[in-house]
Amino acid sequence: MSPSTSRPGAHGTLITVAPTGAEHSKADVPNLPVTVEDLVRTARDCERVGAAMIHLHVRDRDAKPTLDLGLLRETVGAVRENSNLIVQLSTGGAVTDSEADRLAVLDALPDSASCSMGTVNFGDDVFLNRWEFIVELHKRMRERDIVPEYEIFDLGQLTTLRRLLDEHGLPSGGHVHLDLVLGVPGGMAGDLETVAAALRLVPEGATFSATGVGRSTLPVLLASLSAGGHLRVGMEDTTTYARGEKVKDNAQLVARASSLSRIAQRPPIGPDEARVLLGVAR
Ligand code: KMH
Ligand code: ZN
Repeated sequence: MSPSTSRPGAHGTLITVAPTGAEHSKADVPNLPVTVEDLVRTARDCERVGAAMIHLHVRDRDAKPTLDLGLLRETVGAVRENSNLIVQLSTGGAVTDSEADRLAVLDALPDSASCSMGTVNFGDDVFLNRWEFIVELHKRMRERDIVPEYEIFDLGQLTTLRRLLDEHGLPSGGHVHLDLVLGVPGGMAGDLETVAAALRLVPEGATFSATGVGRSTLPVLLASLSAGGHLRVGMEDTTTYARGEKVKDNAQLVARASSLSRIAQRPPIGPDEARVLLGVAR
């Protein structure tokens, strides 16, 4: 795979922040951003220190994960109004969400949405992504001009991505961007060897980011930077900053990713450059 060096932005680093996720409880992680106001503040703070895209899950009044369409629309609007970040909604939701609710997320018309490429054991649960469901997500995103980020939890899911593109064509914007999610208990391991193995299977011309869950955060971040990849960081994936030290907030993780990107001579790109890189029209 050549990390599409001809595309604008390819010499810098796209940093995506995933601030919340669906797995951590507010009781366990009191500084987790869960309200619309929290997410707006997080978006602003993270943009200031180098994020270009935000990957959003929303929570209800009790801070429980929800796919409520009204709340999703409100959140997309509020983050757009208060930041220039590319707004990406999760269609992964929580492991308990139905396919119908996950498809309906697209009606909130984000700039981008995640599209998971297969079923994976997810701790004690199963994150179910049937082939027909993946195809439906891919098609509906194209109909709505939403740019997908293909989420890859295991190596075989890169084969599924190739099949999807071969059988159903390129996504909206014409560019393929994927995110390697390593270190999920049940998914691919969060280490250098696995990042390298995944890179051999990334479609030609695609860009990729990588995120390591939990203690694999730093090894995966450094491996991705060294391979010309982009980065996703945030409290969805890790709530520990260093051994024995909790994450202060999402901006702390973005700031660290920005510093390491600069050291690697691939400084963070801004949201406008990232839009060109990913083919986001809005
Ligand atoms: N919460 C996980 C079950 C995504 O956002 O698209 C799925 C997930 C992936 O987080
Ligand atoms: Zn997510």
